[in-house]
Amino acid sequence: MDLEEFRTNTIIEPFRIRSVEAIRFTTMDERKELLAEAGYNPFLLKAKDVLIDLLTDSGTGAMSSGQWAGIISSDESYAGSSSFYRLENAVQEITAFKHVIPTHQGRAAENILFTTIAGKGDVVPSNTHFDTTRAHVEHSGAEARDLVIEEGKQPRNTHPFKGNMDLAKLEQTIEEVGTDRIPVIMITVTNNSGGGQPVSMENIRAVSEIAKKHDIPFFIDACRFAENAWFIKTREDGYEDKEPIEIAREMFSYADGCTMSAKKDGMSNIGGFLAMNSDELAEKCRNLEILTEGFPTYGGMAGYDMEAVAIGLFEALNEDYLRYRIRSIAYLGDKLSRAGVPIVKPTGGHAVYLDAKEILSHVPPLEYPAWSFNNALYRLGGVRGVEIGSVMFGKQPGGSEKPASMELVRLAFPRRVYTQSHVDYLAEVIINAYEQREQLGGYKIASGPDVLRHFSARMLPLGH
Ligand code: P71
Repeated sequence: MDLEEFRTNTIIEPFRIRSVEAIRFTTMDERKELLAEAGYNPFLLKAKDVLIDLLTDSGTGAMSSGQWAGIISSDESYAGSSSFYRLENAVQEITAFKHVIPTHQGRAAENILFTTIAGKGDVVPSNTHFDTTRAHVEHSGAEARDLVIEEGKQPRNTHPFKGNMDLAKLEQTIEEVGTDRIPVIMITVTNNSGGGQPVSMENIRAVSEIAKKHDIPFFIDACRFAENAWFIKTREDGYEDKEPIEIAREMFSYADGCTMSAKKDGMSNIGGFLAMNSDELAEKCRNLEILTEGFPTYGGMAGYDMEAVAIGLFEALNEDYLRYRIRSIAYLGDKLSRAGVPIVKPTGGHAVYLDAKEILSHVPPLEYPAWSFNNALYRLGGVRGVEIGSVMFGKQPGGSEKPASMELVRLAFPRRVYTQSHVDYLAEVIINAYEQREQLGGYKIASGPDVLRHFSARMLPLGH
């Protein structure tokens, strides 16, 4: 094999590591106790007690030397900071949206958008709303409706674009609800609640056409836009020779605006933005932004945060990075599949999702099987994932409980943080937990809030 062939067939981490952070080993007895002290809720564990932390890929990545260099030369002016203009330019180069409104993270952009445009009696359709998006839609009084294609709810279905919106259901929803009660149509790329699955360009284009026909604004929840662009490049006809940035531009060209958490494909530890073409909406959003986030040329971020995001957005679109990123997720997925562990297939862009409904088929959904399996991973190997199931999505606005469509344990990979041997270790822990699955029981919620309860609920293993 010559070097060129080796280069295209082999995927290695496309960076070297210049600064390291120690991780700490604990014993299983210690972890049992730590978990009980945390109310059996991994969100309440201390990070120092976690060996491999896959709770989220949000804000947990390693920044590059290029980003750190940008940080040093930031402009911390309150109004008109050069760092803001660098961010605005970067966002416009990728999205071409006319107005860029910085926010401290994604949910702040959601809060501003939905407070401004949605209200009681409205319906906001999406492929699938993620937790904070759903919560903000509901907080505004509107209903959040998930219209992902059926294949997107079947863990073993290998459709290449399981994040696609069901177009017939979207048309039906518009017919049933009426255009004046739909303030915006959203599409989340990639579809985080449904396995990190991508949305095809064809689907984005079709949703955009439906939105235009009915004169409804169309916004993209763009957190993982670069990963979605990579899936389009590698799975959709006609895009194989296009650069990720060209694909991203085309995705955004079909939308009227976007919300963005720069903690994901902004490759930064904090940050976000709201962007749009409408002058009228932008003015309303900026007015609310001043009330809640800060002046529109920093919006809750320091100048150095804006620098990190401006640089990170382009790093996320780098082909070597994206090839490594998607492959490193698939690498864990392949290992688990070979060992017979049921996962959501194909593997997603930022995470492997374990199918706990299948793994713990003896635990009913409202005894939270994914919560149980996630806790087993911590107890056995110091690994922290997150439940995406009926604890996160089961509570209905009226107060009743309804099982979520899937019971998943999401193992989200922070960007540029863990190496292949960490992943090999992870596979061992997961396979070990899988082998002990019959001994694992369910949980109940001991106490917690009604909204976004997974972040802070205290849980109890059943039988306690
Ligand atoms: C993720 C998160 C954040 C999170 C959620 C649950 C547990 C731990 C961490 C945030 C998203 C997202 C999408 C599609 C908007 C937000 C909000 N995701 N849309 O996946 O995935 O962004 O966190 O910056 O406010 O772990 P924000």
